[in-house]
Amino acid sequence: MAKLNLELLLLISVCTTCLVVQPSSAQLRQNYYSKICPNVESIVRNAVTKKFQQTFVTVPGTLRLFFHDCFVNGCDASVIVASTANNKAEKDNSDNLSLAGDGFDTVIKAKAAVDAVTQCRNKVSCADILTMATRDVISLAGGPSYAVELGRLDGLVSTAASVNGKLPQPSFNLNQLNSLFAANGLSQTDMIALSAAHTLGFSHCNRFSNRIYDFGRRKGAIDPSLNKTYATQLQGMCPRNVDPNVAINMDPITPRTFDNIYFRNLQQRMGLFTSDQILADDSRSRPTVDTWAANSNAFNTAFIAAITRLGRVGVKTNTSQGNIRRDCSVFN
Ligand code: HEM
Ligand SMILES: *[C@@H]1O[C@H](CO)[C@@H](O)[C@H](O)[C@H]1NC(C)=O
Ligand SMILES: *[C@@H]1O[C@H](CO)[C@@H](O)[C@H](O)[C@H]1NC(C)=O
Ligand SMILES: CC(=O)N[C@H]1CO[C@H](CO)[C@@H](O)[C@@H]1O
Repeated sequence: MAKLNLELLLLISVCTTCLVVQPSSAQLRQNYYSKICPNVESIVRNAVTKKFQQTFVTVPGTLRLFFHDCFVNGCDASVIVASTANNKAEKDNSDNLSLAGDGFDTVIKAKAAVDAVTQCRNKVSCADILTMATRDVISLAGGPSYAVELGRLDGLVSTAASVNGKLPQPSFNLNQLNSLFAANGLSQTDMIALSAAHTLGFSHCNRFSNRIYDFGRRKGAIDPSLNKTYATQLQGMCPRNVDPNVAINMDPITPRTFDNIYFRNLQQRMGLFTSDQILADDSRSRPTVDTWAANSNAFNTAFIAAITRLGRVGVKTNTSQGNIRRDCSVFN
């Protein structure tokens, strides 16, 4: 009997270890810095708030930076590393299109604020600072707040070539979106929730001009999945041969608020990219769009779950794979 109990105990403890070790995210946890740098979350929030008061671009810039960081080589701040004479870094891949400088600057400023506290100096990773800053910009824009998991190390590699094929394209259909997100351990539901990040920020005209001019190479044709009124508005803001620097709001209704209007726009055929509109047009994803268009609490809950899972993608917690960068844009 005693032996059986011992075996049972062993079995349980072995299985608990399995559960803890299996996912690469296992070592991430809330309040990771509670002893190392107890006030880190408020230090970051204050720095992000200050930056937000200077420019709203802080919000979309930081949110998109986090997404790109996680999808290319894991959430390890590799996207922040600057290129050198010997290495063309991730951020200089052409797919970085308009990763707004303000997103990078937000992390650099928050890092400086953290490092200004002696106890915290070089103890908090750039990857975790980006994760906290992302949470903070979402709530500053009126979105939900949530507890973040921390404990990521900063990556040791960043190459422009590593970006190829890792990021979704605005022309993607549902299968392409699902397979890319699945490759990162994210479900279709997560993908739809995260796409709602396009409730904020800007797009350059060239990312969707194929939908409003000569669609399918037919002269004068407009993508039939696009709302006609909206298409006309888009043509007004993005004339043919427009200055490539012109960018427009992705959510034409509430461009500065993190909300579920994104899904209502899709119902009105006002998704800016094919990859947005397809979520309402494909019968496999439409029910989720309809649910969240009607219920912002349900959307917020799903978004928090999805962005938490996004934050676990490819994280490094073993010091053989990462470290804590002194300068987020330069390897130690
Ligand atoms: C689902 C597939 C996705 C596609 C195809 C996509 C594509 C794009 C494109 C083409 C732009 C415009 C870039 C420009 O012209 O400046 C953009 C902007 C943006 N994306 Fe996505 N994206 C996707 C998912 C996401 C996700 C998951 C997030 C974050 C969780 C995100 C956050 C943003 C933000 C915040 C902006 C605005 C950036 C700014 O204003 O600086 N996107 N996206
Ligand atoms: C197009 O958008 C307008 C609002 O701008 C809306 O009233 C109309 O129902 C939309 N059309 C379709 C087909 O969704
Ligand atoms: C860290 O990585 C090294 C080298 O791959 C490995 O030998 C070691 O067991 C790992 N440590 C932990 C705690 O996983
Ligand atoms: C913000 C940023 O790093 N932008 C770079 C994107 O990539 C192009 C080259 O493809 C660079 O010129 C930009 O500086």
